[in-house]
Amino acid sequence: MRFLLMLVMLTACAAAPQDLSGKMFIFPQQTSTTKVRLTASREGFGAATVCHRSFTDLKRGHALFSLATPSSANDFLIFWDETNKEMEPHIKNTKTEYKGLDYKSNMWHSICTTWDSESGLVQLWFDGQPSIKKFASSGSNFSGSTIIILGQEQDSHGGGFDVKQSFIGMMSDVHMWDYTLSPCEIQKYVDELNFTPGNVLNWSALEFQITGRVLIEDKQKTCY
Ligand SMILES: [Ca+2]
Repeated sequence: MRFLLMLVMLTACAAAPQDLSGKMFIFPQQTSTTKVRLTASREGFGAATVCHRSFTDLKRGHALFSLATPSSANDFLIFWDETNKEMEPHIKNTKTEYKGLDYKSNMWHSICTTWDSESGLVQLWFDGQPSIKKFASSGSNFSGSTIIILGQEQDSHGGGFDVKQSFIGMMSDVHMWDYTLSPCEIQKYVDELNFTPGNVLNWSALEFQITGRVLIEDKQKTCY
């Protein structure tokens, strides 16, 4: 009974949302298992914005954000393709390609991606610069249970990881909304001003589960 109670308490602790404001996840080594699974607070929507900041020195392809549903492993995936030097938002298994970005190593980049099922259009905001809109997929919402993972790229619902697509580096300020953010809201996110936090994923009230060696540290920028 006592053991059971402890188990229940441990589970409750793991599920409690945490305020990660001013903090970052550190992915310090290359494995095919290390990951952070994020819990979405709603499912089945037909539009999305995902914003995050990342810092890496990887010189190979890597996943920055991987959302899978039972019917599509790349339902919302942000992938850097090193061979073709392009950022690739995948929506419902359809890839769009953005070339000519200054995706430098060893510095923070903020990336926001918007999509809505009505128009089917994707737009990438790279360090605050809007891309052109490209067509990905229209007419259907995300459906079924979503599994959102940082650190690995899902080839199946919750699995199918490839060590050569894993993320090593730092990740912060991950938010997801079930609508497309206005340019003004995106600019506020990029400039780290007050913005409306994500209603699907909120970095300041984040439910997540870490597997393997992922550390949480302050994302300190200046000395006082
Ligand atoms: Ca893969």
